[in-house]
Amino acid sequence: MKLYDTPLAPNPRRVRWLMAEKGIEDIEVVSLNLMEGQHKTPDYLRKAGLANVPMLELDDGTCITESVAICRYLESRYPEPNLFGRSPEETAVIEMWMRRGEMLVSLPFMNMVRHSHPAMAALESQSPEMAERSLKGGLGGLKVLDRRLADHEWLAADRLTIADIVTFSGLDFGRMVKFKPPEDLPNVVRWADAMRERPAAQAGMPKRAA
Ligand SMILES: N[C@@H](CCC(=O)N[C@@H](CS)C(=O)NCC(=O)O)C(=O)O
Repeated sequence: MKLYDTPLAPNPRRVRWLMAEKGIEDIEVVSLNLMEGQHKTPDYLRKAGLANVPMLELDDGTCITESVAICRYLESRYPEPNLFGRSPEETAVIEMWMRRGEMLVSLPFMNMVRHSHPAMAALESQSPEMAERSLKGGLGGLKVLDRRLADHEWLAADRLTIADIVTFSGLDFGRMVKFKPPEDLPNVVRWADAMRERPAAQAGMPKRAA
């Protein structure tokens, strides 16, 4: 199997994070330079259908895009530790918080960075108004999260799940424009610190200088 990704980007980071939590080391990682358009070559587009990373290419030639679809596939191949739920009830609640986290937090913060970071101008037709609206929306989403995290250590279950990974990967992309979760949302701050402290948080990030 081959995973096509790029360092720093939040969607591929979800897959790299899940791989690190599960100790998956037998997938070749092919790093593409988006700024050089390596995800827009005819060969890549033919396989992926869209100029996006991540993409997982299986040994039989099947190509899977969409970070959560890739994560779900890897969960069935490498079931432990469980990140998608062990019972119908748990699976549904994890799905619920994953979708809320994606729509209310992850997407707004990713859009905020895409529309405001100078380097992203290579990939996005930027609009300051869109950046501002995304930040406002994302902050509203963080309030929802803060209420949930007031009496839950993790978003969806009594352990880290894909809901935490999907939500945090978008939120943490905000660091590109120096965004930090506001101190008046103490439960989000505590949860974000716990996420950042996990060894898997380094997966998909540029290597630190020794
Ligand atoms: N919904 C997709 C989104 C994938 C996506 O937008 N990937 C970004 C990197 S985080 C990308 O490839 N951007 C390329 C571009 O904007 O040209 C997923 O979850 O995988």
